[in-house]
Amino acid sequence: MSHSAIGPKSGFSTKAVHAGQEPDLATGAVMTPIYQTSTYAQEALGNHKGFEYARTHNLTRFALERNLAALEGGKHGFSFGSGLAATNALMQVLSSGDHVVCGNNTYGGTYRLFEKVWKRHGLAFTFVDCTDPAGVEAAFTPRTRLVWLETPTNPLMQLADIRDIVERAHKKNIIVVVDNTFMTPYFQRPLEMGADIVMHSVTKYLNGHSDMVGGALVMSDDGLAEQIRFLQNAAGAVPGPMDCFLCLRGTKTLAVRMKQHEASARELAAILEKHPRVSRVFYPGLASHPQHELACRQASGFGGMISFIPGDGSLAAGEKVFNRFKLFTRAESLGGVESLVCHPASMTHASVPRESRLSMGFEDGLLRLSVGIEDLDDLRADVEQALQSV
Ligand code: P1T
Repeated sequence: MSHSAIGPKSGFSTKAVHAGQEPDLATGAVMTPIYQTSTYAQEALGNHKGFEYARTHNLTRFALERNLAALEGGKHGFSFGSGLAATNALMQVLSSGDHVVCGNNTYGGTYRLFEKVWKRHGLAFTFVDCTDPAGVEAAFTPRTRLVWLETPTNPLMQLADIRDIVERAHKKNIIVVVDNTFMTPYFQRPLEMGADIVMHSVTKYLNGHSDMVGGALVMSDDGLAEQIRFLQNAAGAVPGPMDCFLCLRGTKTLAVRMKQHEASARELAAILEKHPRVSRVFYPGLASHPQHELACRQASGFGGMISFIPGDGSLAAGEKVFNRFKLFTRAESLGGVESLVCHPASMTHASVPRESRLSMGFEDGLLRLSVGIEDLDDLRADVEQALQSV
């Protein structure tokens, strides 16, 4: 298999398995080697093979970056030591005085990075309800440089209309970034809808096995790519080669995993919705989701993440159900083959003020499920028995 057999017209799974990778030139190794080295020997002064130092050049990382770019339909991919490191590198493109419009429900760590770090360095942020494109536009100021969308949002599963917001932002030369962690390029490809940059926590579905932490940015614009290439090297938040290898191994099975995550999530969401001990379910695949029609229009599936409110929504009700799960592991993170249950208010979103959470319907007892690929009967039984506690 050589690079030339894989192109933009290849199918998603074919790209996932092969794009960016070819048998090792030295040995023919089919799997991309882990180039576990920090530096490269030089023949003589100024005479080297194009590889000088591993912060700048690493072939395992390059293979992952080409693979992720191909999956998102972008020209350039860059990987980082975590999702937040990728977001942080992107913020470094901006200058003091610039303004960012961001969804009011994003991963808590993204909110914390913006609010507690970048604000101190002179960036201004307006947090808005991104389900309303006109409201996003109304927040634009003459200094707005970037719109940050997470869709669906973590953990409320709200959607932003990517095409509509891109159209409004591009009229004012504002960059649109989409955190595509929950959907993955298997279900949603923001660059094809006009977004400028896709961001990922590759820790999640792209790796898929909960055994590394990483991040990525993908884009097609050469000018933006040059800035990110410079910052990736100049600020240095690169991932190690072993982690790149693990993620590359993960993306090969992305399509088959996502199909299974989604098939089981759809079943569980339907069960939760009918359950007398559940007061609300957040899953874009349910016809009752307020943006179900948009979900069908801009993505080819609904993913494997479900949030729900057990009982009366109180912390006590959430805690009881959370503590009763047996097969779902109580843990932060998501997107691995194993099912996880999370209590966002005290775990992933602890840095979001309570009033701001409550104003969005993000109640104290809300629980979030990352539906894994175990047998559905076992997952169903675990959800049923955990709910007996309220
Ligand atoms: O954890 P890290 O790889 O740095 O990625 C941060 C991040 C960015 N965007 C989204 C949508 C995310 O969900 C995350 C990380 N989220 C969790 C750890 C979590 O349990 O929600």
